[in-house]
Amino acid sequence: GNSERTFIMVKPDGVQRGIVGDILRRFEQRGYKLVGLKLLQAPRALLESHYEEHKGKKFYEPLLSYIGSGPVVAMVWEGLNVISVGRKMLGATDPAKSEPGTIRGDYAIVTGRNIVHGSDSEKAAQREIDLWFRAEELANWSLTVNPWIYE
Ligand code: YYY
Ligand code: MG
Repeated sequence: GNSERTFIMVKPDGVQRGIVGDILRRFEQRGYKLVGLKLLQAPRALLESHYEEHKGKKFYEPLLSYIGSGPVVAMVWEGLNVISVGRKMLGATDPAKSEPGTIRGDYAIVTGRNIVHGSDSEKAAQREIDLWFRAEELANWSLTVNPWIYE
């Protein structure tokens, strides 16, 4: 709850399909504050750590190979309840169950090409932000329209 930060990542399929701008726009337009943003091709060790909870599962190797296959856009967004609201904006893990209007519900068909990642808890968000960004890569700034977004 409250003002918090989440880690959102456009996966290589989202980059290839030209959806980076739309995903940025959705979070910007909602009123969240962008505090970190970069494009990188993730090394295997980073992905092993990022997806450590899934190690040993059937989809683990295909997942690491997919996410490592091209550049991703890593971002950190800040705002009230951004972790849970961000997950809603992404839609369900399986795009077949994602509502239209969500990112996955608008752009994806199968779980193994579901366009975006978003942290699922405060603990995961902190861990993922620390994993993908150095402290100096996160900007300290205030969104001057905040009084028009929050009461
Ligand atoms: O957090 P979220 O990305 O929505 O789902 P997770 O259950 O953490 O799985 C991470 C990632 O793994 C998912 O976005 C796609 C892939 N995956 C898969 O390919 N097949 C599955 N049965 C489950 C997950
Ligand atoms: Mg997850």
